[in-house]
Amino acid sequence: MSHLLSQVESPADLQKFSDEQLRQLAQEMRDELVRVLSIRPAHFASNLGVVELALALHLTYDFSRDRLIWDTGHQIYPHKLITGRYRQFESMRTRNGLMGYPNPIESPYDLFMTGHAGCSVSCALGLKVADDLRGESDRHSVAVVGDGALVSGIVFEALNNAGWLRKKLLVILNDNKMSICPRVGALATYLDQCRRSSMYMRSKRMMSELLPKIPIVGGVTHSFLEGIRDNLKAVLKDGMLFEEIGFRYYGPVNGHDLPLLRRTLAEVKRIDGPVLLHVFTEKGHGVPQASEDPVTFHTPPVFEKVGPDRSILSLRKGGSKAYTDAVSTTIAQMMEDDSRITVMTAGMCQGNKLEKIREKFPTRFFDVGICESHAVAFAAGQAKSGARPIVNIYSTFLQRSFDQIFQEVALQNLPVTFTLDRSGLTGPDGPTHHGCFDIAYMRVFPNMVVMAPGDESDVAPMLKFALQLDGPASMRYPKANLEKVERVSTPVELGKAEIHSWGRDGAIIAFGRLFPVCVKASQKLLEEGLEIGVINARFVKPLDADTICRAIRELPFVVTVEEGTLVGGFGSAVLEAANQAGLDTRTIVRLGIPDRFIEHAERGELLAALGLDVHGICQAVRSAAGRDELVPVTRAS
Ligand SMILES: Cc1ncc(C[n+]2csc(CCOP(=O)(O)OP(=O)(O)O)c2C)c(N)n1
Repeated sequence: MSHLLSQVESPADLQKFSDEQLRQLAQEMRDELVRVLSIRPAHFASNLGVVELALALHLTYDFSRDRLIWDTGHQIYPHKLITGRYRQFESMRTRNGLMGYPNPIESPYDLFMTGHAGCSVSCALGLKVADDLRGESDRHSVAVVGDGALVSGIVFEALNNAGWLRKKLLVILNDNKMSICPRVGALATYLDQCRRSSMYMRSKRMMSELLPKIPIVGGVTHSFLEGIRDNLKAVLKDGMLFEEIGFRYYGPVNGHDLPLLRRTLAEVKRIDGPVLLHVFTEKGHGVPQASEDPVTFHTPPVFEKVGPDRSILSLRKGGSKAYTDAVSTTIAQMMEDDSRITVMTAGMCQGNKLEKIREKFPTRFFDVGICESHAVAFAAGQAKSGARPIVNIYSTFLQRSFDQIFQEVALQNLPVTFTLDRSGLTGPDGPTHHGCFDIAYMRVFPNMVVMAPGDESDVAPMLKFALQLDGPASMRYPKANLEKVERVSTPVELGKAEIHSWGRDGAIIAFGRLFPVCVKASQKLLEEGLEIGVINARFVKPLDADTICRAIRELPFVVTVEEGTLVGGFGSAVLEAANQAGLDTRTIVRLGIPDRFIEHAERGELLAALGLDVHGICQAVRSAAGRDELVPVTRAS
């Protein structure tokens, strides 16, 4: 039996395969997913679930001309395997290798670089409208959206618009009953109801076949039959939500039955106007452990061994405690003591390690689904009524709620605490997931207190401090193992930095988790005869202008270090404070993330490349001290 996947250079090659060969190809694609993802942790179960869907789509449409958007983009791997990237597949998520999300630089079959949920229907509709305007209305536009992503507000905004515009648009609802965790919300119940009876399927088919054939006598017969069809639907509630807003609803169809999928897609391809095709798939399909435990296998760690039937024999468990653990443990402790504390997550209960809180405090824990903007406004409402809500969202996803942070929280000066997980560089996920911008976007708002723990010792006191404030506060922390600087830690006080050490030759001022790295750099520099102090800034807003300006005034130079964009970040705040104090800002060197999108790679590789490791920080200090001609990559002033 020859290997078929290696013969697929482009989707056109799929056409030559028989049904039997396509079945074999689907097996080979799953084998390749298992082989590569066993050594490279990545989105696993979601990709196993859409193998047949990807094949059916590429067999029915010509996406070298037609438009295809996979919502979120984390389930793009089967699509990558059949759009000319099979040979590079092993490089997945490694530096200079394939990205784990759609990437237009890799392939014309990927239209948008995405990793945030909810944008597919809007983008597909936009493509369709512009294609039509250019006189290319023969181009089809398809969005594939999961039942987890479906609940994002933006999807509903797009469905509302599409139903009104009546453009020819296909939205495929990939319903596997799961987000990362089991799906939540009223819509989940609704989708369950859409698991229609075969009786209704037969009735509907009969009705639509019958209706056009029956002559309309004064409109009576037609409207009578339409009435029956509508009543039947109303009773069974099947797809009505979508039909009511202008979509033709089809399905549900079995998303692993390739011939059926192909027949259905061929049918809906002919229909004018917006269509919603409801497809049932199984997350983790084809790998028993993954389909039984899709939460663990959403993004499993490296797995050691795979049996011939694709059974996974052991998963490598991580040992070290991460910042995420420290934050969730502290939140749980505080919830024991203060019944006003509530917790919001936007579909990331597992990523934020909130499962124990979900179990222990079911009435004060809210997984709102992938609805970050709602989570923030929802928290604002709670704060107004006396609760002390904590919004626990990844830095990058909280960008979806910028305006709610502004209006519903900051403008009202409400005591909402934001805990921003995955701040800074997140590693192999790449530019869609790096949390580079939160220092800049949080510090622009009046009333907001913006903090970052310098190390493990800061986490609990800082969080407790935030919960005592009368207004909003944010605390960022990284996707990293906990580190501790041995010291007698000073209490967390509003707008107060911690002077770890003072040195006559200069100072490094660290904001956030690079503090321990800066301490190591100062120890190394001491061996070279440079006495460099280290300040743990803790706050960017309010900034400890007294301490920082003293360092700028008294020392030959200061180097600011942050794992965030240099545009408007911590270093910018230091420059502003120095300028306000009338100080010479030429002695301030800023290290951080430069003004470009950062590629995917291991976090350590990225930090080193950006000069944010011990070596890079030492280089920057030597350069500022006139000890070295080498200037690090990210030196910005
Ligand atoms: C705005 C945003 N919030 C959160 C996430 C994290 N996330 C990635 S995939 C996913 C679940 C998506 O569920 P669904 O759309 O049903 O796809 P499935 O994995 O079930 O195939 C979540 C919450 C994200 N990518 N974007």
